[in-house]
Amino acid sequence: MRPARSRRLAWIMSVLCIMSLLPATPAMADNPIVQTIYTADPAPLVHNGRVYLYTGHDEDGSTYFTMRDWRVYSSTDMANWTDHGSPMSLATFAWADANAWAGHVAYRNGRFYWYVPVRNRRTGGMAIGVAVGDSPTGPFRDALGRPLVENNEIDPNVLIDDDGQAYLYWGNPRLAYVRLNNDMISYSGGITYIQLTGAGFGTRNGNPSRPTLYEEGPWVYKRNGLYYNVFAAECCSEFIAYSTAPSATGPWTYRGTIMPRQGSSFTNHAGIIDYAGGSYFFYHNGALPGGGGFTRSVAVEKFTYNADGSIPTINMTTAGPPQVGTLNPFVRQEAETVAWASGVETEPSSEGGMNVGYIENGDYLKVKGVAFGNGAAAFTARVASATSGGRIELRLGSATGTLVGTCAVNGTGGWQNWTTVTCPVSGATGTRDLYLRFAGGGGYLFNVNWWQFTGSALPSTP
Ligand SMILES: [Ca+2]
Ligand SMILES: [Ca+2]
Repeated sequence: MRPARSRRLAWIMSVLCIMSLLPATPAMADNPIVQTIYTADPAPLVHNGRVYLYTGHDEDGSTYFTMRDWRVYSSTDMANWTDHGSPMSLATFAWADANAWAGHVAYRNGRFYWYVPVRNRRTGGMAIGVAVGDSPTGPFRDALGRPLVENNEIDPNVLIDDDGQAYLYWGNPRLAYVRLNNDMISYSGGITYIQLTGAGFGTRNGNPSRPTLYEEGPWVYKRNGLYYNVFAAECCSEFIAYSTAPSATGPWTYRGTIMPRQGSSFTNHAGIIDYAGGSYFFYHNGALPGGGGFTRSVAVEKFTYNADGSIPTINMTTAGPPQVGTLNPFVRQEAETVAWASGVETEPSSEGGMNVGYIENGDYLKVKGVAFGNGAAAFTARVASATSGGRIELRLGSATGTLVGTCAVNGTGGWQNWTTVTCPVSGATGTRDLYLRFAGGGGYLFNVNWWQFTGSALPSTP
């Protein structure tokens, strides 16, 4: 038996699968980034040539910000994202009892520091905790066993300035910072509250307790000598705006809107990186089926700074950014590395990392921009099945596209009893979107941990 869990999202994704067959749905949609769960509050980090995306996790069917763990995804091409599961949850912080909300990860001296707001079970108020890990995908452990800082406000964000001084910013409704020490888990001096003025953060009308547009979610960074503070503005619903300054401590000048109110979530939350020569804006909306203000999804757009360093208006799309390069099918690829997943879920694998599971007839995975080159001769997959299995159809271009191979999967005696299956492949050449379409009888068919193609045995013709 599979462990009991909510089938709601799987049902939703089945509906989405049906919807995807309708001509009105864009065929190339890669936003939102994650389709297997609801995600929120993106915090991207570039490390060693890879983009790590840290998110929150809206529980299925939430009617509040019901969030219990955080998630990690990564990509090298901004189109296919690997699911690294949940290396941190409320249980990481013994002093926290609820509200695993918007965090931020900073890297320093070989370690990853994950700053998060959680509810302090002792005070009942929101506090900022910090966890530390030796890898970008964890595991993470509570660095202090108590809050780092606590003023019943949220949304931590860290900037490490060029002189080595690190700042922790956070706040809703105020905007605060402390100067972190080199250990990144303590600070010197007290909390400084940035004066919120119309010149600095835009003027909000009709709300005397919040006189500026600043609402929450500061994303502070430095680029080409200019300091940026990108924030969620004027709830509700929120838009994304920004201010700039000549130093990490201001003075800030309001620079206007980046992302207008869009996307059927009454909050938004920004994260910005430069990667592989491009600039990327992460945000969230309610784009998945069943999505809304408490069932959000993280998405990303590529953009180009204006010559003066200002940020253009960025609109939400379903296409997402163009792929950076291609995906190599002749090395091991995780099944949980996808541009789009339909009908499936992910779970921790007994072999490490994650696997794709809850696979039923008609479910599929889209892997974008797979460079087959002169051709593939065979396909190998790591699979497990507690039932009688099914088959993996390898299709190009769409889930109903050209069939280039079919791999049979038999029962293995358990959902984590792994074996390797191989089948011949014909007609897979060039760079194509690969669809792993799953087929078989009723119920759950099998799990997939990873896959790999082998190249054609035939030498290319000169
Ligand atoms: Ca399914
Ligand atoms: Ca895997």
